[in-house]
Amino acid sequence: MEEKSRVLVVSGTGYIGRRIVRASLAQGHPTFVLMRPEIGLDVDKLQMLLSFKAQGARLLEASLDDHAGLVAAVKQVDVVISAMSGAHMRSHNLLLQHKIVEAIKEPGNIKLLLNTIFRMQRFLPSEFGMDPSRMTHALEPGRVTFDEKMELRRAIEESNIPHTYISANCFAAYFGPNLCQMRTLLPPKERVLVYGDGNVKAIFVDEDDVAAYTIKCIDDPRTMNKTIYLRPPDNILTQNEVIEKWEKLSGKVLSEKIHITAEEFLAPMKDLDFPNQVGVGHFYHIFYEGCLTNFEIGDDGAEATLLYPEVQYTRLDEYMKQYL
Ligand code: GFR
Repeated sequence: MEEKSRVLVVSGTGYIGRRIVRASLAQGHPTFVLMRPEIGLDVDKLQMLLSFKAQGARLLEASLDDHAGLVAAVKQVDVVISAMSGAHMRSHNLLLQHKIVEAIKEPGNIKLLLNTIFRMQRFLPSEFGMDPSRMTHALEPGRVTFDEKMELRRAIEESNIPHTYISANCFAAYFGPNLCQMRTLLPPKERVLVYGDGNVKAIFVDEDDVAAYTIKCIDDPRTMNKTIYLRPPDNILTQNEVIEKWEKLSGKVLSEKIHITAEEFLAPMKDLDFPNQVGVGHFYHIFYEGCLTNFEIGDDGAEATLLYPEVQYTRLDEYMKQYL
């Protein structure tokens, strides 16, 4: 049997990164996780890394600022997956990924000089949300997320680095159980804000499924240099449908459904802190503009559930049961 590709995960202790490490191990890939000295005294991250090692992953020590260390790590694998968090978590964190691009480019030179067999065959940068190439019109300050992702795409493509971009739409935990409300992750008990008429289609994906589809893509020629959109059919839902699902599950009808216009939703933005200004912009594009579902996938893309029908993805109502 052909050896499974060797995978290096950067930010493997993060919200989606930890799931990608687990999916890589579960799908039988020799899995490497970057252990960065920057974790310092974050004992939870360290213990998560040690648990990955106990499950068979190998920890590779290097800071993103240590070019030689990063080159040495990249040379050991076939695929590099970055799962770094976006602007709303820390400003300009995504730009650290340019150091990964520099490291991936470097061994190419070594190969010319020493004819080294260089393994790196694909880079998956940290995308996992809206397709940034379709967000050139995005509102400030949330547009920073998309501008930084596009800057990295340009660096990748200018360096002819083989790649796959994963557009995973809405992580279920941030948008589903809270019935698409901001500033909470829990279901409302009485009152729910409905965006416009509540009939704009969004797409909700269980984070473990995001990871499973991501790992399915890495060796597939059909995903080479393409954007892969995750559009699980049963999870393409309007906010009204999400609310209905919750009311059916909980057996309770929410007493107050308050419809707010786009203008009313955007008005308070200037008074909010940065992460919530970013969030308001993203929520606006998703639930008023319908940016996740208002386009057809082109020839430079493919849809994950059609590529991998064997993946039994989690339906949103199943996902919401844990919140009852
Ligand atoms: C759906 O695609 C994206 C979603 C994307 O490309 C980039 C960012 C997002 C999310 C973020 C999740 O990390 O949009 C908003 C943000 C999460 C967030 C949720 C921010 C502020 C909030 O008040 C919030 O309430 C649940």
